[in-house]
Amino acid sequence: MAGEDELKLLGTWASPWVSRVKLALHLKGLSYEYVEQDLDNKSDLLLTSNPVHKKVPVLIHNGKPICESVVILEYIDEAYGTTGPSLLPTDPYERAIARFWVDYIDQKLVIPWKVAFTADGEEEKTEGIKQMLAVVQTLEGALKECSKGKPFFGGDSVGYVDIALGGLLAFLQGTEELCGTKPFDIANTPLLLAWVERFTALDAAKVALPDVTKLVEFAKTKRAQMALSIKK
Ligand SMILES: N[C@@H](CCC(=O)N[C@@H](CS)C(=O)NCC(=O)O)C(=O)O
Repeated sequence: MAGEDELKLLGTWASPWVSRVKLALHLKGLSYEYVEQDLDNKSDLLLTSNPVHKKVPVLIHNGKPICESVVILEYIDEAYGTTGPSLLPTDPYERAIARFWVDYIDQKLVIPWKVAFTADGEEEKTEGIKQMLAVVQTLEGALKECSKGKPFFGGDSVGYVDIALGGLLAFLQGTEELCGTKPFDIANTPLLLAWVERFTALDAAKVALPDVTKLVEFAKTKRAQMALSIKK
C-alpha cells in the first residue's frame, strides 16, 4: 500500500481521540500529514469530511474520510495489515474481547471522568470519582486477563486496548490536578501503574501524546470558560 498512498489526519493537539490515531499510525510506521483544526471555527475540510458529527479525528486516506477514533484504528489495522505490527489480535475470540474492553473504556471511563472534572458540587464530584475509580479497578482486572502476565493488554506488544486507553493517558495523568484524585496507585492498581510507565516510555507515546502540564493548563482554562458561559 506504500508509495502513492496519502494519509491526512485532521485533529486537535489536546484530543485523546486524536492521540489514539496518532499512536496507531506511529506504531504501524505510517507517515501522514497532520492538519491541526480550530474547533471554534471548523474548516470546510472538516465539515465535509465528517458532516454527521463534525468532530476530530478524521483520517483521510487517498481522499476518502474515515471518522470515529475506534473505527479509524480498525481501518488502519485492516488497510495496512501487512505493514508494521497487527493492532487487533488474529484470533476471533481475542478480537471480540479486545473490542469489548475498548467499548467499556469509551462507555464507562470517560463519563465519570467528565463528571469529576466539571462537577459543580462536592457530592457530584465525589460520585464521579467513585465511579471512575471503580472502572479503573475493573480495568486492572482486564489488564491481568488480557496480558496473561505480559507487558501490555496486547501481550508482548501494544495492541488495540493499549492504544484506546493510551490515547487517554495524558488526561488520566492530569487527573490528580484536574479532579483531585489519582486514578492509578500502587495499592489498588499495581499492574496499570507499571503499564503507564511502560506505555509512556514508547517512542510512539512520546510523539503522539500531549504534554501533561500543557494539557492540564488547557483543560483548566476550558473549564473556567465553560463555567462562565453557564453563569451568563
Ligand atoms: N467518539 C469520538 C469523539 C471525538 C470527539 O469528541 N472529538 C472532539 C475533540 S476532543 C471534537 O471534535 N469536538 C468538536 C465538537 O464537539 O464540536 C471519537 O472517538 O472519535
